[in-house]
Amino acid sequence: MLNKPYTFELSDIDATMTRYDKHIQRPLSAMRGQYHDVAAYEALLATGDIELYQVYENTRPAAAGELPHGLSILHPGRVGDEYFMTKGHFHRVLETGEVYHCLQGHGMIVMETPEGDWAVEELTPGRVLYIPPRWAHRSVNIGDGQDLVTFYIYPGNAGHDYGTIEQKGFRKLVVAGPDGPQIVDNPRWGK
Ligand code: S6P
Ligand code: ZN
Repeated sequence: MLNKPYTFELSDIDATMTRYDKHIQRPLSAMRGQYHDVAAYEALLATGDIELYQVYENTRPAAAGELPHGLSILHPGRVGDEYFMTKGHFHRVLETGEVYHCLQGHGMIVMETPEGDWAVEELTPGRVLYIPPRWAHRSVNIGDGQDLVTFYIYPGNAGHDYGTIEQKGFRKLVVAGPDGPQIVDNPRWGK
């Protein structure tokens, strides 16, 4: 791993990063149990295990002073009335935050703490979101036919806790309502 300063290009036009050493692709099958409309999820999966999002990352050692960073590209679409979204996670070391910078598209970032606070912030190109320590985070693509592209930076010692969200979900969902995206209670939260 390079331990000298480096630069790279980030394109907000075609959502590419010219330097990365990790590439993750998450398919619909990785989201089993997360969408509230189970029938819609199974019906869509039956038509094929489509890709929901990709992440390109410059990994760094798992040390507090390091800053892994990368590009998250979440495709548009819905499962029933629920927009395509990332799995979402707490950081394993809860006292670590993260910064998101939206480059493209239209999104909502759904967040919550173990103490029961929740928040939803909207992202459009140019907007930056600061996620403080303790806040789990999930990206939701509410854009019409456009990828949601965000650049992120987080502490190297953060780690990822996916299990808590896989089991409980987030308290709030973002669904398509008659007048656009709506934030609603997750009927399956904690169940
Ligand atoms: C990492 C950061 C993002 C997400 C990415 C995919 O801390 O929050 O890079 O990893 O948006 O989401 P997820 O929940 O599947 O990791
Ligand atoms: Zn994170």
